[in-house]
Amino acid sequence: MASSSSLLELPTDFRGDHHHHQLPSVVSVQELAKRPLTTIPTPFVSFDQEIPEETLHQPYVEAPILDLQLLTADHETSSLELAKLHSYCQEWGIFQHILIRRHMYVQLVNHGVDKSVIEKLRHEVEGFYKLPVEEKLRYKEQPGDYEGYGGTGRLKGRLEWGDRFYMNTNPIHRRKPHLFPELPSSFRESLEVYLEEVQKLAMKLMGLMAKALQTEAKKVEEMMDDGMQSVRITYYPPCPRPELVVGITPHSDASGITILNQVNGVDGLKIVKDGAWLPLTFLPHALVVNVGDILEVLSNGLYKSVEHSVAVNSEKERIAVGFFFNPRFDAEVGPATDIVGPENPPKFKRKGMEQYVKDYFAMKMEGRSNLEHMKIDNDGCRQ
Ligand SMILES: O=C(O)CCC(=O)C(=O)O
Repeated sequence: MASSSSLLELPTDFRGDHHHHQLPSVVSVQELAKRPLTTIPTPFVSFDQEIPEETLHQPYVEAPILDLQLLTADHETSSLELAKLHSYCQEWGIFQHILIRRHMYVQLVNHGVDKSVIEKLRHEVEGFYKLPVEEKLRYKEQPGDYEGYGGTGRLKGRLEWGDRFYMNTNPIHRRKPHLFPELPSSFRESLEVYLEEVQKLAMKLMGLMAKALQTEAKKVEEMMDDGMQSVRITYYPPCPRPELVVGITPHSDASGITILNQVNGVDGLKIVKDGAWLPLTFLPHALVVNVGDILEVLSNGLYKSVEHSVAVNSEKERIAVGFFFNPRFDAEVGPATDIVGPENPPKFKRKGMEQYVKDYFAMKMEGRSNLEHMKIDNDGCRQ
């Protein structure tokens, strides 16, 4: 039987010391975790302790809930719910909305994100991760690329306890031919249906957020129309020493908004709220929405792009699908021009979306560093 280290591809100069940023790439954490591990391989061990250990034992708090049926109800009710949306985006940067009652969705997305769409996706994603590793490696992330299966190449310090599959899914002509089009057909079809539904949902939410921000919704919708869409499907295997590893490095999403689907209902997401880590729990079948960096920039800092991370556990695997909703590549990322003015001077730079994406992927994923680079005061750069 191969040793656990054979599942790591060590660069020739890897010294196993945590200050050394040349990390091995992992072939599959899922395969590694199937072994009876007596110790956690060094590259996974988090020495930084950026998430204090005591938060591992903190009780999970229910994420705020937003009722989308109320948001689209009569004027008085929807105004109240819109005020809630506005305050969640400022104070939490995250909320969940429920899709337990199907009719709620019909109102939201015309032909409805059906529970069966979510269930089918779960079935397919679970099926994908059950495939032999050789099958999954057909989609392996290539050196210098950030799309594909595997890959923790953009990190410093240590590896994450999870396998992931990241893909750009829109515009369609930007889909990598060896990824989405080559997925097993039932997986591809169910993902396509799911993406169509969450895309509509995200557009609806973005319009409501624009309304709450008192910026022209039409302009925001135009900016997001046929925009960059991507998806990350992550499998976090159980870990015998969960306190030593992180499922995903603390980061904020570069997106406009992210819609997260905790596919198999296992909790693990933690967010930074009021300067402290807070583990969150979600209702079954809820979709979780979080504010990304682009929305924080668009709102000129009023909405908070939430820093988050994932804790793994020793018993259950966790599977999550993150959907990233972004502007079109020819749009400009920057504070909404009708929000800023002498009373509210711009806090962020403006950048074409194409450049924004390029710059983001050239960086190491870490905390809110992407947003820091967009800040005007950070390097004295003014528009
Ligand atoms: O697994 C999760 O819940 C979050 C994943 C995440 O943060 C990401 O894919 O960017």
